Amino acid sequence: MHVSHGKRLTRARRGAGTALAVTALLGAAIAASSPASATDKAAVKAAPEAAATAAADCSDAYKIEKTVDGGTTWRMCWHYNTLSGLILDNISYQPKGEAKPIPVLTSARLAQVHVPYDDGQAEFDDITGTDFGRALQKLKTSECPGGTIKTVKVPDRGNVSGLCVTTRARGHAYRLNNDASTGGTGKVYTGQGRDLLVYTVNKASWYEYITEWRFSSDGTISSNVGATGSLSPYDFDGGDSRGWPIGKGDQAKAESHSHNVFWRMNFGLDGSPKAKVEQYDSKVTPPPANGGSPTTKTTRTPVTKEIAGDRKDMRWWRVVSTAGKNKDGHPRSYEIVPGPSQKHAGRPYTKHDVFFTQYKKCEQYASNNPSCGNNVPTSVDKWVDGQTLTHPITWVNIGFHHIARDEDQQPMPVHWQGFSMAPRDVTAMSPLTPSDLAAQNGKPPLGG
Ligand SMILES: [Cu+2]
Repeated sequence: MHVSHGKRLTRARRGAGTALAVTALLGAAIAASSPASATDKAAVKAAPEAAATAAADCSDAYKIEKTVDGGTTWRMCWHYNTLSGLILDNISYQPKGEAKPIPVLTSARLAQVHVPYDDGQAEFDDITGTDFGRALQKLKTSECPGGTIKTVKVPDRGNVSGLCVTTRARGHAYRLNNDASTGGTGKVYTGQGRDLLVYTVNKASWYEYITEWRFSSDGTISSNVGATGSLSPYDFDGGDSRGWPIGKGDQAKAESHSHNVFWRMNFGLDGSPKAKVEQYDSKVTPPPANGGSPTTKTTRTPVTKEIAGDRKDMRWWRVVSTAGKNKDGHPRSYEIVPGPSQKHAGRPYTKHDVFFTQYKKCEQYASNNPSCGNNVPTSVDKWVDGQTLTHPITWVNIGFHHIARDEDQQPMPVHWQGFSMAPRDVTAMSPLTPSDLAAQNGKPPLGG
């Protein structure tokens, strides 16, 4: 199996850092080869979806279960992949009062971190092209406050205490002062949220990426990647107006670059891979000339075939269950909520914010995908080729254009980029509704 890497210019940058450690582990056979061919070998070893399937029935060591505020229980399995690192499988949640867990995702994981430098002299795929997966970092106890650090069997490397499972306060989950004006008792209903957090730290050359998954009591799932570590010392040639001086005076111009992070989600709402995708657009019309208020019209567009989607004001997408409805008779769905993004227009796969593709086992990485074999395109944009969506795979791309600053040294403060998946009609009311408000489903009662 040969992987086409295209024309990738590689500076010396990747020769440093973790490459040495991995070289030692893999032995002399790979030692002499370039980072690119080491990646080829890693790709051969990785059997992404097969592993995901195998993990479906996970033993205790690979199980994560946590009841958070309001009595919501999150359950999932995890496994570890040589390239993309942490993969979460069979994610479900069970709000208090639900008879059984509600399946949400069959698998969720990083699908690429694409790093093009502004001068065009270097372009990296940090997931498939560096030691990302193998270079899982051992976490200190203090890095997982209040939690448990799980042991990860890293292929070709051995056991690493590198998966933190903990909880973290997120502030108010809700608040309602049900006072006389709303016909209430004067009681204040309020709750503080505490999320389940699952994270790893992977080193990619000079950078360290924190991959964080967050599960909230209200059913929201978020993933963020935090870039930290160190600026690459081999990329201080930004004297071509494509860098920023971070040394004294006009010295040490760190070359600007982007981090385009991709995620791949395989939804399994209500336990079924079959789902529909919908796009919503709202259009605001200015007030009529003769007075009145502006109006807004929202349009639902069924996405029946594969698409590459672009963000727009008042546009959003959701993945809709075909297998189950909530107690109000509404089909369950999850909305994709991208975080701030600086889209990089340089490659067909970075040009779009989301992709929905028909499931195909070998399509695992948004770019430089190693597993589909010869003559098959290696990036997600090419897989959008008109197939009907019956089992959609959701891809999210969040970009960050990194123009370095003095404060990026040293170590670089963590910069986050990510997105959320918000439940929409998964439960008939908020999973956190206090029991004495449970009857308020629909139009709230008028105050007396
Ligand atoms: Cu950066």
